[in-house]
Amino acid sequence: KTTEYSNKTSRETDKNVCPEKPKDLIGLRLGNYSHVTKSELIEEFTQMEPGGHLRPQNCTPGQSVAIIIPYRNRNSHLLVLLHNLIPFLTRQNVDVTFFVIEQAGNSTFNRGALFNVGFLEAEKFHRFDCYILHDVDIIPLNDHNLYRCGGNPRHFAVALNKYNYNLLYSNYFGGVVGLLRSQYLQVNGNSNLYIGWGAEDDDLLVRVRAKNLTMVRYDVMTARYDMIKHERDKGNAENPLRFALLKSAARRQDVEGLNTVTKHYQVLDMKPETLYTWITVSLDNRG
Ligand code: BGN
Repeated sequence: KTTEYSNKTSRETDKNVCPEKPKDLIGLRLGNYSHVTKSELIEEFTQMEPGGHLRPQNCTPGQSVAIIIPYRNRNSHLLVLLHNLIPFLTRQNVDVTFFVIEQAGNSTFNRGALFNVGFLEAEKFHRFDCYILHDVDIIPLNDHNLYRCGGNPRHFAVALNKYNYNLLYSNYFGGVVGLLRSQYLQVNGNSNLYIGWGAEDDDLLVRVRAKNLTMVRYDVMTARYDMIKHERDKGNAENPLRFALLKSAARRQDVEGLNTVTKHYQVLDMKPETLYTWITVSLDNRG
């Protein structure tokens, strides 16, 4: 371990707990999509601590949050996301650490497995209270959309520009979701079997409900996001098996997921940087 994750003792003794409703929120704003480099971000966000740790300066946060971002070959999107997220989360007084989980090589992208890997690798630094699973290309626009976890898993990315800021379908659970550590363990994380595009997010919702949890959402004005336009990714073809897989989601839940991913990945590189902890992994994509 090269980064120290220190805030436990101060949290236990400090009476100055961050308010339930942060004071500096500004509401709905346009996203900032201007081109930016990594060094510009490092220069701008001097509040970042090693490993991509951001925490409130004037109060003691209630939760520690890990944001897990599955990644491959999307550098400009990642930088734009951080350019927007860091000020947004600063205003929200969130204690957050960013983890970028990069799938190595050219094997087909496996978003669900990357979230499981991110969870397990983040746990090696700190037992975060709250895990937010975040796509690299969607930008929250309203800081009343509070990045924290609660008694039920939250679907954050309710209203995307791509769908005229409406909910795509009532069981949509994609883009950005947040679960308490205990909830992620309880549902056995994501399935590792969705190789390529589609339905791994629907599978996660089946898992949530099968454990008698309910998904919660903010309203469409609050939970607004812009998706950065891009071409369909190479290496993430639509998965033709997703319909069949989704049918067996509840049956597979306890035997396949967070508890089985360990056998199927290898960390190739781990770099705690200023803006994030970067973890490159190879996946065997065999479940
Ligand atoms: C849905 C996909 C989701 C995806 C959204 C938004 C499926 C399941 C078919 C049974 N679900 O159609 O995974 O997040 O579109 O793009 O394909």
